[in-house]
Amino acid sequence: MTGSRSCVLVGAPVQIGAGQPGCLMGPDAFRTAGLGRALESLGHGVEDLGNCAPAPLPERSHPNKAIKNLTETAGWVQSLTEAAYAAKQGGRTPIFLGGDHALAAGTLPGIAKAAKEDGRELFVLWLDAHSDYHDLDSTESGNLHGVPVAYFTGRKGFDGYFPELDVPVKPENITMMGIRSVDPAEHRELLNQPIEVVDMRAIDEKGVSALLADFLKRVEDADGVIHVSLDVDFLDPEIAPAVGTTVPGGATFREAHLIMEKLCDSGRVGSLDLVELNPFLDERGKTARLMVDLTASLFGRKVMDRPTRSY
Ligand code: NNH
Ligand code: MN
Ligand code: MN
Ligand code: MN
Repeated sequence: MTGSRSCVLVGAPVQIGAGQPGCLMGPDAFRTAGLGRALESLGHGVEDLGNCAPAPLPERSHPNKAIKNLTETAGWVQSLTEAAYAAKQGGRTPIFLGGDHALAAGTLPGIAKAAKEDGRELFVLWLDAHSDYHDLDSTESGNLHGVPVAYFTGRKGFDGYFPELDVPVKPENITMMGIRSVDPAEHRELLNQPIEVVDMRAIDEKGVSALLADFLKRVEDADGVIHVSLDVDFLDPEIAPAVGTTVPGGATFREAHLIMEKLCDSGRVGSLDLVELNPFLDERGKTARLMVDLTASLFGRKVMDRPTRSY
């Protein structure tokens, strides 16, 4: 049993970053699927802060005409940066209920600021089919859930469009896992960056356990704290259909649970995004329930609550 936590649920019903509507309903689907009850049953305190809203900002536009909903997305980034920073105070564990992945452009800068004040090195485990590494010039879909990693690592080109970034996340502290859809412009930029990209081929060949152990070793050597950003499309669409951007060949039920179990054992997870759940596309709540079960594993649910002797 890991120690008991003070969990704070922060609803972030962002859907304008995704290509189709529905993520607006995500926070309530997580609540309905029993996220709070699951955490309480593990002995954690749970406070639900309700849902955030985007800050009202002056209208802005970008020369890239493909971009959709720039002003409102920037408003979400501003309000969620503040909400994440506030939720992290007092040693609490914020869990952000998305909402599409544009929300990570707000949560990570807030978490990074809090970690810096606490003197802790922040690491990010980005579990996703996609690298979300476009900048505002390179996105062709114009869906801004494709840009958060570029923004929160401080890449150029966001000035005057997104809020000024206070504390960037270090690219060398980011590991992406489950990656199987990278656009050409993202690929070019990722090759010049120390971000670790664990694609599905690496998972097939080496297994999630060894790959995650490498990441956790770096975190431990730095006495760091981990933010996990879990995109539904990290999972295989057979087990997690409720997402607008399914990509075949995703993580299995057991791979995903094993990652959560090992992260739990590390004792170093400080915050979590649950993103891209589109309940309109779900099958009788099965994706929402799987995301809740994965969160429960991350925060201490085990089959046998002791080491297995014959390991
Ligand atoms: N790279 C694509 C784009 O920019 C897809 C991004 N979609 C996601 N990311 N779901 O996780 O449009
Ligand atoms: Mn994503
Ligand atoms: Mn994705
Ligand atoms: Mn794209």
